[in-house]
Amino acid sequence: MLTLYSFGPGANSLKPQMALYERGIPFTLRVLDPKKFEHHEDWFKAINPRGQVPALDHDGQIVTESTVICEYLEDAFPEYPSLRPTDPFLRAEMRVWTKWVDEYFCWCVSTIGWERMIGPMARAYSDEEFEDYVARIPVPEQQTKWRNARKGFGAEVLAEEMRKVCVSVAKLEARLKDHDWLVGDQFTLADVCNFSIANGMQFGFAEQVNEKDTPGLIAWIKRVNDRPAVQKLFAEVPSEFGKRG
Ligand SMILES: N[C@@H](CCC(=O)N[C@@H](CS)C(=O)NCC(=O)O)C(=O)O
Repeated sequence: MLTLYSFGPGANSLKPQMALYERGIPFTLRVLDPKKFEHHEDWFKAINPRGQVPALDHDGQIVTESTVICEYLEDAFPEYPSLRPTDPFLRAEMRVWTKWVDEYFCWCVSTIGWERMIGPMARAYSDEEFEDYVARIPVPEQQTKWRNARKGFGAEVLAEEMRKVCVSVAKLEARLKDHDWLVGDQFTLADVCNFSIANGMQFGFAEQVNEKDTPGLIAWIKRVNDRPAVQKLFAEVPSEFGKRG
């Protein structure tokens, strides 16, 4: 039995969903509602004590961390088409890209996203309601992030995160301006993990990601969105934000 706990088709939640759809592995999807703080309820914290999605339940064994889940699926289901290059050097390059997403790219995009989306949502609660929700968050750093989002991250932090967004966009464009995929000539987990963060930036970060300044990145976002498995995923997985690509 394979169950994926996730939010909608975006960010870290999207990575394993895409890997499962692309590879055609049957699974059950359990979508949690972040607005109801379902991921901080006791039943979910019994699955992932960090109270974060995605989390994969494979016959009772729980795997967390979006990129680790994608790699686990490769190891646990080798009979399905692979999203990892067989060549050791290309596989290492793929992992450099996925590591970069987890350590750099996802954080700057996330902080700006939290400022824009989580901030207003957090301010809609009374102080009492908000502190009640925060008390249920198991990771202290996440409690701090929620509090910072509620009061606003501040101009200095936001400027630094936006600088990192620009560095990230330039890095992706440098590769994609003359390549179809991030590693070799094959769609890999490098594309899955980067796309999961980059998709939608043509709307949310239109000043940085647009036809004129980043034609390679724009074409790649479209190329990934046009893949049949990705089309199927966006058609089937409910999203409060609609189709983003
Ligand atoms: N490093 C983790 C990060 C997971 C993560 O940040 N998940 C977000 C959704 S994309 C989440 O659960 N956020 C809710 C919260 O932290 O309160 C991974 O890659 O899976």
